[in-house]
Amino acid sequence: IPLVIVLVVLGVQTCLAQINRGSFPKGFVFGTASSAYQYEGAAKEEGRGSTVWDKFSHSFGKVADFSNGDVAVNQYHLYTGDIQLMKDMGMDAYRFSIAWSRIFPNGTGKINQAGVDHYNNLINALLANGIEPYVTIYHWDLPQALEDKYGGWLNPQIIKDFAAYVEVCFQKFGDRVKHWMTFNEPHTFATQGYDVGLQAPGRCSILLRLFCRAGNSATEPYIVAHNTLLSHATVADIYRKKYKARQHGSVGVAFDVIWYEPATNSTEDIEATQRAQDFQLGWFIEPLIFGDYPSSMKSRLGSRLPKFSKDESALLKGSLDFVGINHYTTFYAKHNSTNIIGVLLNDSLADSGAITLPFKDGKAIADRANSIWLYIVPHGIRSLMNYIKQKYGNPPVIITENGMDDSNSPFISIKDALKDEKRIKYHNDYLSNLLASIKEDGCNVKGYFVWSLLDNWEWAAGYTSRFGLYFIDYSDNLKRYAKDSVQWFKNFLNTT
Ligand code: PSG
Repeated sequence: IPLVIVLVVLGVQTCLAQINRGSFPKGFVFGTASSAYQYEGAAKEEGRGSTVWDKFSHSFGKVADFSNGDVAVNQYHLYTGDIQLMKDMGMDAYRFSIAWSRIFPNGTGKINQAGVDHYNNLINALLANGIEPYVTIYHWDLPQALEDKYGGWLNPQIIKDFAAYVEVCFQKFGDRVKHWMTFNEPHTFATQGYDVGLQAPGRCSILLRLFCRAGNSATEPYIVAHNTLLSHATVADIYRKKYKARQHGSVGVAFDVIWYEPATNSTEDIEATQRAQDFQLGWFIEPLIFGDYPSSMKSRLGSRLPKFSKDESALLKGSLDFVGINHYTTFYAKHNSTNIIGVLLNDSLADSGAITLPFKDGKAIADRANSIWLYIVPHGIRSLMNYIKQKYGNPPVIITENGMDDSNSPFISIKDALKDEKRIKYHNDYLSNLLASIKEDGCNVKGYFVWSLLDNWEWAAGYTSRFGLYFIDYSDNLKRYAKDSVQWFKNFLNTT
């Protein structure tokens, strides 16, 4: 075959494979995502109150590199420059969270005007640069005062304090903020914070309470989830009754969802895969869509699962305007026939009767990023979009997070750390699958946010993990450097 023909065929193929903004529906939103405690720093400035994450990160041994978010990447002071970075790339939107303890340092009471001013400035600067704010109201940083006063999310009292805080957000920022996410990953904070104790407030009862001072891993995650769901429904109702007519915004939740594939095609494993999804996404989304928990949860948990009254159920049902999805990875699921771990730990993670793992028969599901849970399985996002479409009536979905991390190695030069072809491939492949779910399968996906704009403070992993499109030099004033993925996104976003 003549070489020219081979080259032409190859050229056409790469042309066909090339995706860009123009491949997506008109109005599809591209952005980057962040959260207050991971980005802001300025932990003791301008009246900010302490949070459960301040306390947790300052407790010995809770964070891999013994770091904390006191300074983080200092976006509290550097936001103007960071907005230019977003603008340079051609991003349409920025997802960030408001720190409750900057608005109410003690969770309730008197408003801290400096905190309100800060978010007004940030929002105005974004809009002045053509970037739309997407605001997370709660990204895990509960004011410590409420934890001390009544146990935070364990106590239904939190619902009215949360509602008071959220109403201030609607009142002060709702003229300009049109997309609200009440919660980031309620499933993660309920399980990590109250079952395994690896995140704030660090409660658990597993392993003879060796690692936690207090907690009950078999009940508290469900109580926390219950109060969180009622908090969402309460403020979504307030928004619809008092603000929506004037502000025309929408209110959703950002759910963390691992896609699960049955480890084998046995009925047992297929059923276990469904239960695993019920206990992850279903636990939170079904009350908000259907007004109650999945039946598999009710039957397996009995009295450990709190119940909704008729009125509560009516309030919950239909309270999501859009479904936010934080999606990174895919695992296998299989039936847990022995439940040895469940008996040993007596915690919520064993309740689904499914074992979820990123490998089977000793073989990994795919190549991995730096985080031990982050396996790169691009087609998982397409399956997940189709699952949501089929099970929940094709609601509007926004991918509120997707991304991968590299390790923070002292042995890699900055120059080499900026060469992130693996990240480029990750986004290219996940976006291609997302596009197929929209174009070929008819899934109702409206936007896509990269986690994350910058390298940042990654919770219990501290600064050991780098999720950014921009590299941060932690030893030189937190200077920002574009990784190669920035140029890739620039090309992607400016081609139509
Ligand atoms: C939690 C669970 C998974 C992925 C991400 C998160 N999972 O099991 O696939 S946490 C989530 C969070 C943000 C983090 C980011 C990266 O919202 O604050 O920095 O993802 O871990």
